[in-house]
Amino acid sequence: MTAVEPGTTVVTAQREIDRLSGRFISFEGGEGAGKSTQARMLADALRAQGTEVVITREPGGTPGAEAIRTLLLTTEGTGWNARAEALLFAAARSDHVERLIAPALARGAWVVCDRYLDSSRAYQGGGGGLTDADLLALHAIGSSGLLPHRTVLLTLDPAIAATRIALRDGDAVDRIGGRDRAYHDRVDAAFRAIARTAPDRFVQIDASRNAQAIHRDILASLAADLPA
Ligand code: T5A
Repeated sequence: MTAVEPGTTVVTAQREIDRLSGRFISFEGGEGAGKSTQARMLADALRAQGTEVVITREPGGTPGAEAIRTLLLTTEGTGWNARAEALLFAAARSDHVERLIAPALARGAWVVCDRYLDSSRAYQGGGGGLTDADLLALHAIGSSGLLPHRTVLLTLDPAIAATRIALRDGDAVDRIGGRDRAYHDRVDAAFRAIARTAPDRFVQIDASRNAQAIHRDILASLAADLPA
C-alpha cells in the first residue's frame, strides 16, 4: 500500500482502508464535552496494545490546516459568516485528509481525530443555518466524502460543559466557543439529530460521568473494531 500523494483523490484510500486493520475514529460533541481527554485516553490504550495511532484534531492537524485554525478561531477582526466559515473548515479538512489522515489509514494505522466533518454539520449547519446537503457537497469536493468508521458523540448538558471550561480557561473563549447559549443549544440538537441518521457509525456516550467510566464505555462500544 502506498501513501496517497498530494493531488490524488482519496476515494481509492476510502475503499482500501475498509480492508485494512486501521480504523478512523472521530470524537464529536459540544464545547468542553471531554473530546480531547477521551481521544488521548483511547490513543494511549491502543498504543499500549502495540497499535500505531495518529492522534489529531480539527481544525488543524497539518501546518496548512493549523494556519486556517488561527484564521477561524483567533484572528482579530469581525469574524466570518457561516458560509465563509464552512469553506474554511472544508479547506482545512481537505489538507488534513490528504496529507495526514488518508496516508495514515493507507498504511494501516488508527486515526483518532478530535472533531471532523460532523462538527461542520452541527456548527455551520445547526448553529449557522447552512443546509446539510451543502455541507456534504463541500466535503465531497474537499475530501472526497471520506467518513470515519466510527464517531463517538459525547453528550453533555452545555451548562455542565460551561462549568468545566470555566474551571480550565477562566474567562478566555475563542470566536466560536464564545457564541451565545442559543447557538450552542442548536449545535447540541444538531449533533444528536445527525447521530440518529447514521446509527451504524455513531455511538453516543453520556459524558457527565468521570473520565474513566466514559473511557470504559468507549472501549466497549469499539470492541468489534479493536485489534485482537
Ligand atoms: N468547529 C470545529 C466548527 O465550528 N466547525 C468545524 O467543522 C470544526 C472542526 C474548535 C472550535 O471550532 C468549531 C468548534 C469549536 O468551537 P477547540 O478549541 O478545538 O475549538 O474546541 P473544543 O473542541 O470544544 O475543545 P475543548 O478543549 O474546549 O473541549 P473538549 O476537547 O471537548 O474537552 P476537554 O477534554 O479539553 O475537557 C475540557 C475540560 O474538562 C475536563 C478536562 O480536564 C478539561 O479541563 N474534563 C472533565 N471534567 C470532569 N469530568 C470529565 N469526565 C471530564 N473530561 C474532561
